[in-house]
Amino acid sequence: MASKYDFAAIERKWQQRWREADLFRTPTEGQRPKFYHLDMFPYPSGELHMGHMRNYIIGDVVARHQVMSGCDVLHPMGWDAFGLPAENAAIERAIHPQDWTLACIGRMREQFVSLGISYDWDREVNTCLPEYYKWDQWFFIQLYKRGLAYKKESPVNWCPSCQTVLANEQVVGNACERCGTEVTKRNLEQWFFRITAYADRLLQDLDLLTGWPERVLVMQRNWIGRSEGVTIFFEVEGSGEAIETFTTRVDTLFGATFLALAPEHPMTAALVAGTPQEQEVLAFIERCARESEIERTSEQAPKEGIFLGRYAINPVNQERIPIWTGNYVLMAYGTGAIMCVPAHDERDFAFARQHGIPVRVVIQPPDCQLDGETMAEAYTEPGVQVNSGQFDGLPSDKGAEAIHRFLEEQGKGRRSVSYRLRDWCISRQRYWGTPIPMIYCDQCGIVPVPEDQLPVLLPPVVDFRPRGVSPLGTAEDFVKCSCPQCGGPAKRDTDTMDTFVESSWYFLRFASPHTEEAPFDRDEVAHWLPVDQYVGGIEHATMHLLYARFFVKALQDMGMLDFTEPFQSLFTQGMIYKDGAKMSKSKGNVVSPDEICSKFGADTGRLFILFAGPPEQDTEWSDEGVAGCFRFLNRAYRLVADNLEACCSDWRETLATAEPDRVVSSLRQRVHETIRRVTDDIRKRMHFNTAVAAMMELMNGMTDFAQHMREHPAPTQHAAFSEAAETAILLLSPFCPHLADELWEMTGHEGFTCNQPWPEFSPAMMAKEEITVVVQVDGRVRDRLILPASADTREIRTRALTSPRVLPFLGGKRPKRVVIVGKRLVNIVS
Ligand code: ANZ
Ligand code: ZN
Repeated sequence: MASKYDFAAIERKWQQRWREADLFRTPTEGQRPKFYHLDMFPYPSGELHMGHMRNYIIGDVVARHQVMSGCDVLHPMGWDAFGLPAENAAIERAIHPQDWTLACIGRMREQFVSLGISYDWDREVNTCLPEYYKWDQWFFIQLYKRGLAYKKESPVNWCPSCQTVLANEQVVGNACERCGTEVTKRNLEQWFFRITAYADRLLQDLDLLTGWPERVLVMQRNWIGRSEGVTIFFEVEGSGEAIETFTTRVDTLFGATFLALAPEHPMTAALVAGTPQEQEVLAFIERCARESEIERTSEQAPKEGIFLGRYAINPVNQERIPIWTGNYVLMAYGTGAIMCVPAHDERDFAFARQHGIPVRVVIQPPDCQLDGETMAEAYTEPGVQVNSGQFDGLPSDKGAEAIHRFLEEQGKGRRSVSYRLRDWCISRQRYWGTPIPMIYCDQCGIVPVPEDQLPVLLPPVVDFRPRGVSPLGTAEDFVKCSCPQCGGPAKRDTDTMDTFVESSWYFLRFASPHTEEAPFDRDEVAHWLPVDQYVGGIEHATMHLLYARFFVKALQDMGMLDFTEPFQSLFTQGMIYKDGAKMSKSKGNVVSPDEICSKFGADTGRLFILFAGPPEQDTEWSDEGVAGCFRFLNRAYRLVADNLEACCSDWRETLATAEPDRVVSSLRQRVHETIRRVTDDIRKRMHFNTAVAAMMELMNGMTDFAQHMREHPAPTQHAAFSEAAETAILLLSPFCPHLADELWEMTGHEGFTCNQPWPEFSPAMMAKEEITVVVQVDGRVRDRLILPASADTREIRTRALTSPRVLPFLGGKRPKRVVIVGKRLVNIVS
């Protein structure tokens, strides 16, 4: 046996043994409780980076811990292999995206293996293979049959550089999320998934997601953006027609001094047809259509518009109100037309001042008198109704109710709900994606490809550079086909699907990845789903996590699933920074997982990532931190190697009958406290950093004990040390599995640590007495720690510095000073 911690040899050896034993194969007997742990699968970019590493190591700890805790664990991995990144990378290197993608996958799979991550590779899923995307197409057709997939011409976000349509979610501050180019608008025939049909359920069921971070719930809520209001009908003077407007402030109806139609609103052009303004208005419509919604609605954007020369009648008082068109009115929200109340809405106010429209106050604040002529900004808070006829004097909430009732009675309004959420545009004019399984026939119109003819294979087109039309259009053999209905000549759809379609159901495929006759085996899905724990990046808070929820609900309605929510618990890990900045190639501050593995070993890398800070927070990379973790593992190795005789002694019987002395009791207490802390930290909080701290403290205690044991050798001493070592090795197993298995073998055990039961603490063994330690940061109390009376200053210090209540006040920096007063108070100077 080596006397030194030879991590390279150890990691090679155990990775091979695990492979030979097929250790990570998912158990299928189903006798133990199931646990489905899922990490968000990566784009096969070719390199695992630190963000991946954190994600997947966190996942591995949870999965391994669950195995040891007695669960049948499903812990799969796959590849989100279609999409722009692969296509762009392939274009840059002038190779086929498929070759590029498969090569990347090969490299990344090796990286996963060398990190010791416990994936069941037999269940690997690769979305760019026909056996997978066939089912994208099948789902598409099912959605189509139920009216949940439809085609319409619509203005879409267009990136002139990527030459493709972008989903709203892929537009960040009016720029393309990928390349930063300014996004423009284009009218195209596009396929949409009717996610809006599920808006209410997507919103309501958020309440079921008790295991989700609050901020993700908030982001989803805002994204869906449900608004309750009233639709009011304004008759157009001299025509039988009415304009429908959506408002959340019906209480302000008497203050409406103009109406505004979205430029794209069908009535805009209609109202000016044949009038002198017509040309000007048409030009305005054109111009607005080219601008994005974000530009048009931004607060700074000039409020442009044109008076259409017509009037509408206010249903509460028959007042004539001028009708305008305004750039800040969006066609896609509410009804595409609004009543404008400059005194109480900021955008209406800006518009009115710019165009000389009167401002009429109808809601008076409690503390002052507003004057429409002089006010400098809109008053948007509640107040008391004024200038509102019979409703004067009512508080505005009561006023809203009364005016709403009045409108209902007159048949001029009804309660209505609007959502920010839009239908999901899934057509992409790019090559590397799932072909849309639709056929266009002059006789029969749109005809789905018959299900027994799926998959529609992605043709190996040679020239897939983007040029604004789908590259598939250049593959004549692909485009030309015969109509499945009439047999006549027909054409295929040449667009491909948004890659978010693939990731909307991959978690179902993992339950039965080899099923050929269906997208998934229902029994297997019923057994494994929902996912018990999902781990991934916060960047997926809206798109992926909303789409996947939508898919599950739609499939539930098709009778294919019997659950409503795919992910029971969600954990979003923070980012890892270096030198205060996000790691990126351009900044040259990238640390690659490979580099750490070859210098210090995977176990050190894993330990550092887990120890570096609370996993949901952003953390700074630290070379010293890595070196510290490496030293810790070296010391752990030597502590066992130097005390092998003790470690190999069978402690259970000895300790059951022995009369322990004080030193032995105190070590045993510490062992059991450590079990409790590590278990709680993993299970309840996912605070791996404090779990690692607890293990480090245990090792310190064992080091002192070993010294004592050498001076007073006795069977009880050996037994106590052996218990501590065995426990420590098992606790270490999910974190540093290679070293744990090596030490396990060195101490005379057989098999693998991850097949051992997770250590249980005995409450009887724990310190009876507890102390309360107050933690102050810069003189203010931030936490009260409950610690065992046996805690020493080192332990008190680490617990204080790693407390989740204290950490936010340290700003990620090392504190200037830490003073421990007795065992009562920790004073931190930040
Ligand atoms: C009159 C009014 C008076 C309004 C007032 C606000 C304040 P949320 O809460 O986001 O749903 N609105 C409605 N449809 C619109 C569209 N297509 N484009 C631009 N603006 C639109 O906002 C609802 C409010 O946004 C509506 O209530 C409407 O202006 C405006 F003192 O109506 B309000
Ligand atoms: Zn036909």
